[in-house]
Amino acid sequence: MTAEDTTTQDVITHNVGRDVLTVLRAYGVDTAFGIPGTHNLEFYRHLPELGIHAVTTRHEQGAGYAADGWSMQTGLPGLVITTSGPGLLNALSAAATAYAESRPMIILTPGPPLGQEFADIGALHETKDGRAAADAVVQWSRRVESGREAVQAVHDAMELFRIGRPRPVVIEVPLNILEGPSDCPHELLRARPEPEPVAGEAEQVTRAAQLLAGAARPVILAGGGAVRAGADVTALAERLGAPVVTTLNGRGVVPESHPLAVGATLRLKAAHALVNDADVLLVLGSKVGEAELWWGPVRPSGQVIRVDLLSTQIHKNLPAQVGIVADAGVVVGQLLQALPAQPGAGSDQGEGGTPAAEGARRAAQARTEIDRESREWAPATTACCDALAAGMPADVILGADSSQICYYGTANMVPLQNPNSYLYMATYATLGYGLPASIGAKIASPHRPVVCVLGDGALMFSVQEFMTALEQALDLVVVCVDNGGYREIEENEADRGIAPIGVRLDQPDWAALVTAFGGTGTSIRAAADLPEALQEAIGAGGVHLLHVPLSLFEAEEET
Ligand SMILES: Cc1ncc(C[n+]2csc(CCOP(=O)(O)OP(=O)(O)O)c2C)c(N)n1
Ligand SMILES: [Mg+2]
Repeated sequence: MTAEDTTTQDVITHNVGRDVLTVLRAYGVDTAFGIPGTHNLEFYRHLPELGIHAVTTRHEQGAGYAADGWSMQTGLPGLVITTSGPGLLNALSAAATAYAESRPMIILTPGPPLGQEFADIGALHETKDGRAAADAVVQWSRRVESGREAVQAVHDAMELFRIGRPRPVVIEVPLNILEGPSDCPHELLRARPEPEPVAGEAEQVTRAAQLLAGAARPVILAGGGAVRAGADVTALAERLGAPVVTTLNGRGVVPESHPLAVGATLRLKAAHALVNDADVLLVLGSKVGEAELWWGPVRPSGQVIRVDLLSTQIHKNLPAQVGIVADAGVVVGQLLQALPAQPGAGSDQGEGGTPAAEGARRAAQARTEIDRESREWAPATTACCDALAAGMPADVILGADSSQICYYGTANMVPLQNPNSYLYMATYATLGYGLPASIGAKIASPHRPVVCVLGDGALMFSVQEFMTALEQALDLVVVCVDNGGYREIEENEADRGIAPIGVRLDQPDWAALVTAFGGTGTSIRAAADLPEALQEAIGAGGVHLLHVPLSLFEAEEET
C-alpha cells in the first residue's frame, strides 16, 4: 500500500459523514431510518461501526413517520437519512408533521457540492433548491459549508429539542464536504450536558397558585408539552381536585383510568362544557390547536392560567390572565410547592366531600356525557372500537392514522395508561402515518405491545412498510377497519350535496396481501370474534394483519 492509499483510506474513515453521526451517537441516537442512495453512502458507511441500527423503510415518507414513532418512545430526535433531491422531498410530509406536532427530528441529506448550487447541469437528483423546499416546512434547514458547521448544526438542533419547542431540522451537507476529511476538533464531537429546563417566575407562580387554591371548579388541560411531568401533573390534579382533559398529544399524562382523567376529548361538546365551566383553567404545554376543537374555541367562564415554553403561545387560541413562559413540568413542580398541603379553600366540597372526590364526580359526569356523544357520532365505528378496547392490553402503544376509527374511536375509547402511547398527528392529519410510526415505536420499545388501528385508505398509503416490519422481525398487530374507501370524505361530500366521487374504493384481499409480504393475515367473520382475535394476534407474535369489515358492525346496528 502506498502512502497515497493510506491517506485516501484515512479520509474515508475520518470523513465528515462520520463526524456528524459520531456526535449524534454521543447524544444517544442509535437508530437511523432512511434509504441509502448514491449520494448518502458516506453517512451509511459508518453506521455499523458507530452502533447505529439502520432501518430501511420502503419510502422516505415512512422513514420520517417511523423516526417520529421512535422519537416518541425515546425522547430523542428521530434520525432520518435521505439521499439528495427526491429522497429529501419524499420525507417532507413527515417533517411537516413533526413541525405541526412539535416533535424533534433531524433529517440528514447530502446536497450538491459547494459551487454547484443552482448549476442546472442535469446532475443526478439535482433539485432547484432542496434546502429551501425543506426550509418551508421545518424549524430550520441549514446547508453547511464545513464539517465543523455540520457538527455545530447537530448541537444547535439538540439545544432546540432540549429547551425549546421541539421541531424538525434539516442538515444538508454538500457532497464534497460529506466525503471530505474531518475538520472538526475532537472535543466538539461530544454530547453537551443537558441544560436546566426553564423555571417559572416566582411572582407569577405565586399568583397562579393563589388562583388555583381558591378555585371551586378547577380544570387542567394538558398538552404535549406536559407529558414528561406525568407524576407531578397527577399529584397536582389530586391536590386540587381538578379533572384533567388532554390534547391528543397529551394523552396518558395522567393515566386514563384515573378517576380525574377525562381523556383526549376536546373534539366533543361535552368536554367543552367541562372546560368552559371551570372557574380556573390551567393549560399546560398546549397550543389548544384548532384542529382538535370541532366545536370552535374553548372559552372558560373563569380565569385562565397558561404555561408554555414560548411567549408567542401564551394567548394563542385562548387568551390567558396569567401566562408563565417556562417548562410546564418545572412549573407543575413549583405549583405543588407553592400550594397549601390541604388545598381547595374555595373548592366546592359538594356531594363528593373532599375536593378530590368532588373533582372525580365532575370528571365522571363529563365522561358519561362524552361517551354518549361519541357514540351518537358514529355508532358502528364506536361499536367496533369497543370490541377492540375489549381485547387491548393495558400497556399498549396504539398506532393511529387519519381515519374515522381513530378520531371517532381509539382517540378516546381505548384508555391509555402511559404518555407517548398514542401515535397520532391531530394537526397535520397526514394519511400513511400509522403503520410506519408503529414500526418506529416498536423498535424503540420492543417489550411493549404495539397495535396499529387504522382505516383501509390510510393503510394503503404505507402498505409497503409491512415489508420493513417483517424485515425488522417485529411483533406488530395491524387492524385495518375497512369501510370501503374514504368514508370521511364521502360524508364531507354528502354534507355539500356532492354525490360520492373518488371515495368508494376497491379493496385488495387484505389477508392475502400481508401473507404475500410474509406476515399473517386474518379477516374477521363476525363482530363478536374481534376481541379474541386481537388477543390471539398479539399473543402469536410476528406481523399480523386483522382485516375488519366495518359492515359486520353496521349489520349489528341494524338488527
Ligand atoms: C396525505 C393525505 N391525503 C389526503 C387526505 C384527505 N383525507 C382525509 S381522511 C381521508 C380518508 C381516509 O380513509 P380511511 O383511512 O379509510 O378512513 P375513513 O375515512 O374511511 O374512516 C382522506 C382521503 C389526508 N388527510 N392526508
Ligand atoms: Mg376507509
